[in-house]
Amino acid sequence: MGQEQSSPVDESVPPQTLEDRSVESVAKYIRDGHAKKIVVMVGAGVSTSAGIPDFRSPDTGLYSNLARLNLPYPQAVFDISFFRVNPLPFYTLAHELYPGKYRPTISHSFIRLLSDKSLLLKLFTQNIDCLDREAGVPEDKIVEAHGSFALQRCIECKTPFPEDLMKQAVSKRDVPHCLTPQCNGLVKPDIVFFGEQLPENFHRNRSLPCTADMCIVMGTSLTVQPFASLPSFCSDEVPRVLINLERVGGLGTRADDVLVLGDCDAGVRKLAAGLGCEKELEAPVGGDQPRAKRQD
Ligand code: CNA
Repeated sequence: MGQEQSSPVDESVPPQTLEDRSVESVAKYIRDGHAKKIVVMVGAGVSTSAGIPDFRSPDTGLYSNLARLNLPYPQAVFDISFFRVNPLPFYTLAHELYPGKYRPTISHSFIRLLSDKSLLLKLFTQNIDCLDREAGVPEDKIVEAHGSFALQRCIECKTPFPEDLMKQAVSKRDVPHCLTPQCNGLVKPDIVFFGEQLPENFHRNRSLPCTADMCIVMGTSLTVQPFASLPSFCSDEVPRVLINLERVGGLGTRADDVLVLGDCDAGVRKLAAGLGCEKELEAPVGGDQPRAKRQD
């Protein structure tokens, strides 16, 4: 396993595995059957074109737009100690982010396509929006490293809370409480807050990238640990492709790292074109509903 350096690989150093460090070469490598166990690692950037802001982009990111919630600091909205005292800001945000309001993006469809073609080893996502599930990525292929809105429970006695009541509460911006007699604890979706353990599913799968034959990282600043370390678990000779607005996390330091800097939907469209599956990529998700459009 290679030591990450901070400066990009010297362009005059030839790649070991790929023909060159281009999207076309990555597509050819897949077409030739060399990549059959692809790990995909994503963050908020794959959902921004759906209308869900990321955290850290200046001006448009969630953290720079949380002032209206009167938080002591932006991250407090996902802080378990703060939630115990004041859960309202989180439920205000949950009202905006709750699954069902947004449609999957082209980037989500690309991941589903990899799965349909039996090329997806695992999707590691930091997102809580469930758009990968909605795009049709099978549940057993997804590791929601920071949890999601899919389930919810009492933060005290851990009793699961019914989904229909959760939906009602979120739509009315109410704070739901545990139904267990004598408990009445606060209910929270199974999203990992600061100060909470990552899900067991993450720990069970975190060494899987060691066995991958390709890694695609998209739409993440790779700043949150331990998720941020996942790409470094891939073997040195394994191509790692970064499709992101900016260079992040030491990607670009190995001989077979490929940087596709720009919008991730545009990046996966290029890759799909190289794979000859552009039409499949653009196929509607879940019937004829428009893609990536907010359903108010
Ligand atoms: P982040 O730290 O906000 O970084 C996002 C990254 O994506 C940045 O590097 C951006 O430059 C890049 N980016 C933004 N838009 C695009 C685009 N269209 N194309 C390509 N790149 C783009 O978000 P991370 O996911 O890295 O941080 C981890 C946090 C964010 C997790 O704990 C998540 O729960 C949390 N989050 C999730 C969602 C969601 O579920 N959709 C939304 C906001 C935050």
